[in-house]
Amino acid sequence: AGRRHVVDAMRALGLAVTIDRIGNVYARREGRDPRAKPVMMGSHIDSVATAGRFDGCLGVLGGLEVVRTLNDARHVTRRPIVVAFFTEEEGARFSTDMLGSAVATKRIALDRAWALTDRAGKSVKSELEAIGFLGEAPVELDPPHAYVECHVEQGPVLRAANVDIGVVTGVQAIAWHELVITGRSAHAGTTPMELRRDPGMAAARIQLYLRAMVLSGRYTKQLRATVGVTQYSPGLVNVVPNRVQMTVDVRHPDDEVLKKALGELVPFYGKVAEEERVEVQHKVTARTPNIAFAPRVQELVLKHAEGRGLSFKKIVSGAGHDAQEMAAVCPAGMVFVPGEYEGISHNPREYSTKEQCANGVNVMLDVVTELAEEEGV
Ligand code: HGY
Ligand code: MN
Ligand code: MN
Repeated sequence: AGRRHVVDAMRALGLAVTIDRIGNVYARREGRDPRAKPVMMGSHIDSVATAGRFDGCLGVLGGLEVVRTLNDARHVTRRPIVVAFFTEEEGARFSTDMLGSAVATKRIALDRAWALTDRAGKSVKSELEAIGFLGEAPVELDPPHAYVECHVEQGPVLRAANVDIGVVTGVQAIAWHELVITGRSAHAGTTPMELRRDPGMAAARIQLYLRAMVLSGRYTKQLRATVGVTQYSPGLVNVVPNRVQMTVDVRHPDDEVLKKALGELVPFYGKVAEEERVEVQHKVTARTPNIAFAPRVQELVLKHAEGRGLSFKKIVSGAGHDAQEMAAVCPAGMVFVPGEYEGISHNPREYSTKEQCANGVNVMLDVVTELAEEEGV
């Protein structure tokens, strides 16, 4: 329903809507030179289950607001303008992040993406079909002239520094693991400890080990580790579990440092398996290096923030974004807006004020209209 709502808004603005085979949606506004490569604004409208209303949506609806403003001003840019939303940016349902934009930029093959399943075993392809968004357009994206994404910071930095705009220099490196730990279920009262093969204890040791790695400072103070999911089965108070499913999310601004941390963590899985006499299977479900955004786009964001008398600060994104996938195929960059309540995100309390959102979208308007006048193919 959210997808259809946005597509209706796109069409109401006179945009030509294309849906590709991974469900990415591209809405095009013609330019004076229809052969010129377009300038694209985009983000995502899918969200984590406990989402707020700004993560992703700001960039898509902000892009539509830019189009509305250009329409009202009867301003036709040289280059066409495209507003896009990508499928499954969050990875919270189908287990890998930036799925649609990674397929569009060929980091993930379409067949592999289609086959990913959610906890109910439903596949991406079958779900796209079920909601009527298994489009026909080829997924391989013709690289646009440039890509700009407006997004909430999702953290405390900009608000604490009291600045209006984040000039995003890049995105930190991310690694996600899915662990399945299997042992032997037993009676919680009658089974002596030395006879147990308890995957729950193994999971707990892994979680504490992650914390020890972070607190050790061996990987600088910027290493971040999160266990977001632990599922015990059978999940009964007086039954030693036989199976634990858990996720690990580890991030660092420098991929070389993240690699070293993973180089310590993965062997620990094996050590715990041996000592707790359980089996630990681990799958890498997401893995992206840190990336830098195009200096040219960063400069435009900075210039237009200044031009509007807005304060700004350079910032590395702690969250992953579709823009990091687009950076592989074209000059890409992001405009961050601050968030209230310490920038809480992936939480219903996520909130940015109208002024904060307007500042970000206005800067994106200026950056996009300048890029859309640039000469060349
Ligand atoms: O997980 C992330 O960083 C993003 O919200 N997908
Ligand atoms: Mn997002
Ligand atoms: Mn998110």
